[in-house]
Amino acid sequence: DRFDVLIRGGTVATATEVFKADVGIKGEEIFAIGHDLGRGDREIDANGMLVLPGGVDPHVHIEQVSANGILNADSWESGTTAAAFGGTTTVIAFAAQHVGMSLARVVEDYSALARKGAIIDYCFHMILADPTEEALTLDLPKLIREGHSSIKLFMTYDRLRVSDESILDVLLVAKETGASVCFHAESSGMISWMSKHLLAAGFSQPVYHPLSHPRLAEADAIDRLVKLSALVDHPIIIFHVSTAEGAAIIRRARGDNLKIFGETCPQYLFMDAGDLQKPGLEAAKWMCSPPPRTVDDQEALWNALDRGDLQLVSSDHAPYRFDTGGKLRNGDKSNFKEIANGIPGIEARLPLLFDAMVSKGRLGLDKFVELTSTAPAKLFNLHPRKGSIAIGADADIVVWDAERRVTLTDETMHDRTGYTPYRGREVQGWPQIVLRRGKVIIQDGERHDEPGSGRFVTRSRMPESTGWLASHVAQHMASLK
Ligand code: DUC
Ligand code: ZN
Ligand code: ZN
Ligand code: ZN
Repeated sequence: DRFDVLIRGGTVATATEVFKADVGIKGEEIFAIGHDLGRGDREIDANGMLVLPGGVDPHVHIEQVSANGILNADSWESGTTAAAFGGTTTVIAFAAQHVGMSLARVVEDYSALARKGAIIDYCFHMILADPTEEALTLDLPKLIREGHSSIKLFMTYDRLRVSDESILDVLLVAKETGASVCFHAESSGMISWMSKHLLAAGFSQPVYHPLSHPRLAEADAIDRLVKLSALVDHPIIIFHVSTAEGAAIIRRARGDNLKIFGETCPQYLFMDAGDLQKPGLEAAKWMCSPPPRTVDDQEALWNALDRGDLQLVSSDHAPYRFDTGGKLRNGDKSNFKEIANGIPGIEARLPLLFDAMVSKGRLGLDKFVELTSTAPAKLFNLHPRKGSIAIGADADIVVWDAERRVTLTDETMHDRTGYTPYRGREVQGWPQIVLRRGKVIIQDGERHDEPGSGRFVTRSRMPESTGWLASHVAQHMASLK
């Protein structure tokens, strides 16, 4: 056989197996996996290297306008370039509605930006901040059926949060159209109440930010979501779980056969609240929400990943520059409430996780592939096209050097934030060559494709499910004596 690209001599890893094999690519897809496959028009020597499915990062903010009107630091070109340099070949970003905007228009506008700038494949979660009758009955079902099959809802932030009743409304639409719903799970009242008291007492620096997002607020919100999900009988995904209690609530719910899924992020596995002890506003570079917690929480989250209580480790890349257009929008006297929440991480995610999981031996290579690629692809209906090295899958592949040591610095990152909260950390293991749908897009530290070469991926949906109310009523009547 003659291939367009043949990757020779590497060690292929999937979420279930690790084996030596060559990988033959025709066009954009993986055509053969095995030995003595023939020749390739282009051959890549992967001797001594790992051959991994490209990372799937299902939670990134790119070229997004926050509800406070701050445009984040990355364009689709810079954000997806950074992703690719870090071994990620598919992202799910946000099409973020603000109050008063048409959801359909929002999706159109964000799609246009991605179409122009992306160098890797992408799709969107729709952030619904204004669940009007029109959005719920017209826009949302239509957009979901067009392939935008996931939604993110917020329980906190004044301009974004929706009521319990609206959460139920959205869960029902999602159930009836086969979409998934993701949540920012923190209870708003506790956060504003703590913030009010901290600021009034003069505790206004970023180091107090973690205190303003009490861990109880996360536990309370997750607990409530479990119940809202159970009432509608529709699965939910809890984003960025930061606490041991949060993970424990999800574990219990799953034990009760409820369909609750959970994500954590590198910032909760590798950072703690002590990282915000920096002079002046420097600590703003470590500020995200939920905030990093404690070393004990890190351990609990690793254990939750190990046991499968949590299934995802996304970057939650939310890049704000350290200047008046970003974190310091309210000047260099800003209190923690005035500083945008979010940190960059789209490029460092795979290297940080590989170093911890494979190089340092925690959880291993198959679990690394599962968490960084296969599980997000499956949970968000991108599998089998994305998320595995398998015949017929898109040839999104990373040739990974498991030995190479790199020290992360502000300068080594390709996004436009200008800093990384992981600076100074040395990691072992680094992506050497990255292919997106059969094309080499990263090699020798250079990017080899143009903005706009990334493509929108349509996703399948869960089965549509109707008759919800009738079945509740029938169950109730049958239970009556
Ligand atoms: N929530 C996110 O999901 N990302 C960035 C900031 C935030 O609060
Ligand atoms: Zn969030
Ligand atoms: Zn986020
Ligand atoms: Zn598979």
